[in-house]
Amino acid sequence: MSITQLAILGGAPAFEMPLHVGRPNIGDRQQFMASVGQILDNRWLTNFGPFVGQFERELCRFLGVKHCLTVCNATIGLEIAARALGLAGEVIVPAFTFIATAHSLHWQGITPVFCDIDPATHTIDPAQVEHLITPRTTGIVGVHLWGRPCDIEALQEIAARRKLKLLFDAAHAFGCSYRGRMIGNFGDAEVFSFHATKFFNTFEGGAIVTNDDDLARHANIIRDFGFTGYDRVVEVGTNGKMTEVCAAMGLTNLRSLDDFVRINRRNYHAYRRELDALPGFHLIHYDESERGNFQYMAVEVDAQEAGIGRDDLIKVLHAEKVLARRYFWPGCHRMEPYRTLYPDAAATLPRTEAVADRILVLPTGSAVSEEDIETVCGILRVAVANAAEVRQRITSHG
Ligand code: T4K
Repeated sequence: MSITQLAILGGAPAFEMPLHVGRPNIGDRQQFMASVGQILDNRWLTNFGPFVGQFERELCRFLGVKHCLTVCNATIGLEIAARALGLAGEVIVPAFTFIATAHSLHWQGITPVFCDIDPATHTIDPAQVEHLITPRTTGIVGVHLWGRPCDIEALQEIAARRKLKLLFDAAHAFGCSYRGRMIGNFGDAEVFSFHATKFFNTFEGGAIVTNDDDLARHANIIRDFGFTGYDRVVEVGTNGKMTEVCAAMGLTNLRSLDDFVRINRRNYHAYRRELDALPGFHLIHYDESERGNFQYMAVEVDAQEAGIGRDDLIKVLHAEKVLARRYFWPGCHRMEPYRTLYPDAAATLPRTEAVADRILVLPTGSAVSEEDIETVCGILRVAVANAAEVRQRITSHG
C-alpha cells in the first residue's frame, strides 16, 4: 500500500464492509436453532428453566466453582453482587475500566473511589488501594482488564488485613486463569459478562460466581426480586434473570470456546508479527503460561516514537472502515457524574490518564481473518511512514 491509497488522502477505503471491534463469535447455528425449537416446545422461556439450569451447571464445571448465577447482563450482576456483599459507603475501583464498573456502585448510592492502575498491566494498583482506604471503605472492586488478572494476591492480602470485601469485575476474563486456577475462584465473588461483544456471548448476559454458600444464597434472592418462595419477599431485589434463549446461546458457544480462543490467539500473534517492529506501537502482553482468551487486541501508541498520535490513527483507520476503538478513554473519572462530583480526580490518576490517551483497540475475533490483519497493519505502517503528511492532511481537513 502507498500513501496515495490511504482513504484519508482520497483513496478508496480498504474495506467495503466495516471491520468492527467486538463482532460476535457464533457457534454451531444448527445446534442453537434446535435449542430454540426446544425452548418453544417447552413453552418455558425464562425464570430458571432447563437451559439456564444446564448452563449454570456446565459453567460451574468449567470454572471449578461451587456456585454460578447467570444474569441478564454483567452490570446487573455487579449490582447484585455488591448488594449481596453489603457494600456501602466507599468502594475502591480502577478509573480505567468500562463505565459500568463505577455505575453499578453509584446506582446503589455507593461512592466509587477511583484508583490508578499499574501501567504494565492496566489493572488496579494495590499500592494505591492501600492509600485510598478510609473508615468509610467497605470494599475493593478489581477489574481483570483485557482478560489479564489483577494482582489478586496483593488485593486479597489487603482485603483480609483491612477487613474489606473483594469483588472482581471479570467481564473480560472468562476462560482465563491466574496461577493455574480459573478466574471465578477469587475474592468474595467474580462477575463475568457474556455480552455480544465478548468473545463468549449469550447475546446479553453474565454470571456471578462464588465459592461462598451464604453469598450465593443471598445473591440468588436478590436476582429474583427478593422472593424466597411463592408470595414471599424478604428484601428489595431486582430482576437479574437470564432467559432460556440466552442460556441456549451460551451452551452452544461453550462447545466452540476452544475454537474462539484459538482464533483470537492466532490473530494476536498475527498482529504481533506485523506491529512489533513498528516504532511507537506497544502491544499488550498476554502471559501464555496461563489460560487466556486474547479477546482484546489493545495497543499503546507512543505519539513521539510513532510520529503520529492515537487519535489521528483512529481517523486514518475509520476512513478505511476499520472501526478501531479507544477503550476506555477518557477514564471513568472524566465521565458524568464523576467528572462533576470529583473535578480534581485526574491529578491523582496520572497513569490512567497516560494509558487512556494512548490506547488503541483493533478488531479481532472470528470475523477477522489474517488477511484482514495484514491490511489493517499495512494501513498503520503507511500512516507511520508518512506521519507528517497524514497529520497535515488531518489538520487541514478537520
Ligand atoms: N465491566 C467491564 C470491564 C466491561 O467491559 C463491561 C462491558 C461491563 C462491566 C458490563 O458488561 P455488560 O453489562 O455489558 O454485560 C461494549 C459492550 O456493550 C459492553 O458490554 C462492553 N463492556 C464494552 C467494552 O463494549 P460499546 O459501547 O463499545 O458497544 P457498541 O455498541 O459500540 O459495540 C462495540 C462494537 O461491537 C461495535 O464496533 C459494533 C460491534 N457489535 C456490537 C454488537 C452489540 C457487533 O458487531 N455486533 C453486535 O451485536 O460497549
